[in-house]
Amino acid sequence: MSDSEEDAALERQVKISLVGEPSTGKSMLCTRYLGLQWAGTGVPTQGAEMLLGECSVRPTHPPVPIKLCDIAGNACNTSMLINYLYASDIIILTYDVTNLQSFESLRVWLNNIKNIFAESDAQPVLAMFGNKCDLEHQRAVRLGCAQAFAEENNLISFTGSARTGENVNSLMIILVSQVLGIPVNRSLLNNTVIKAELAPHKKNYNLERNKSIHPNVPLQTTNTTDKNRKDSDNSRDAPEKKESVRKSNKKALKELRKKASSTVCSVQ
Ligand SMILES: Nc1nc2c(ncn2[C@@H]2O[C@H](COP(=O)(O)OP(=O)(O)O)[C@@H](O)[C@H]2O)c(=O)[nH]1
Ligand SMILES: [Mg+2]
Repeated sequence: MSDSEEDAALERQVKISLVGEPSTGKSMLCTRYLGLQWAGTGVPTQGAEMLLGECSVRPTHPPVPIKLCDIAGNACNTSMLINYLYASDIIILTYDVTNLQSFESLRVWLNNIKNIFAESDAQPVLAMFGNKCDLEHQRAVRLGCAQAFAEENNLISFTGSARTGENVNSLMIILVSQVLGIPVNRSLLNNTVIKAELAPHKKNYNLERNKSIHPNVPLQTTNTTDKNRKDSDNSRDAPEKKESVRKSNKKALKELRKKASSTVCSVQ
């Protein structure tokens, strides 16, 4: 990809939707990524919440604007799901590694997503995030099962923790790069992957903003069903180009897996 092609790719906005069962940590993942204060009210998300932010995929280029669509866990079988997912470039299927049912339900989510996008020209990048890896001792979803499911369904698979921030930035950087059709900048992954730390045992745990981990400045938040789609045709690149980017990004994921010893990232 030439510099001008890459510059053009970096101009667009990327919509990232998060789905999965209630309490898997979708809202905390968004909050963590954007460096917002975690309110932790215990109130489940209603409908879908849209959050605007940025993703730095190139150190020398302004960050890519992103829209995070935090979809309520109970929206899976509702008629609103199609509206919430509309124009998604990336869909992250989130499960809780300590809750087997949250993983098993991903099959239903995935079926619904596939039905929604069956007729669509632009297909979203599908990924899976096994959250709450800081609770490794309570793991209920075997890594092998998660990997097999990812392979079977062609999902980019990550594990990490919204609480500690483990793999949260890498998740976004890798997926946004994939959508834009540009190779992952590995130096950014090196800077942003942090090791899991045990969270302090507090009932209302507040996430402290840590600028070294969260360089992503939130712009604004709104509640909406996304009806104002921005045209985003960059995702329809030539197959050879996509393949070479896919290979390069797969390599980046492998390196990331080696570094983050307590996590697993795989890509098909
Ligand atoms: N230990 C741990 N708890 C988490 C993590 N992510 C979210 N939680 C907790 O899980 C609960 C549900 O999180 P929330 O983001 O509201 O889930 P959502 O319903 O999927 O949006 C909250 O009590 C969070 O504090 C994580 O990575 N580790
Ligand atoms: Mg929520």
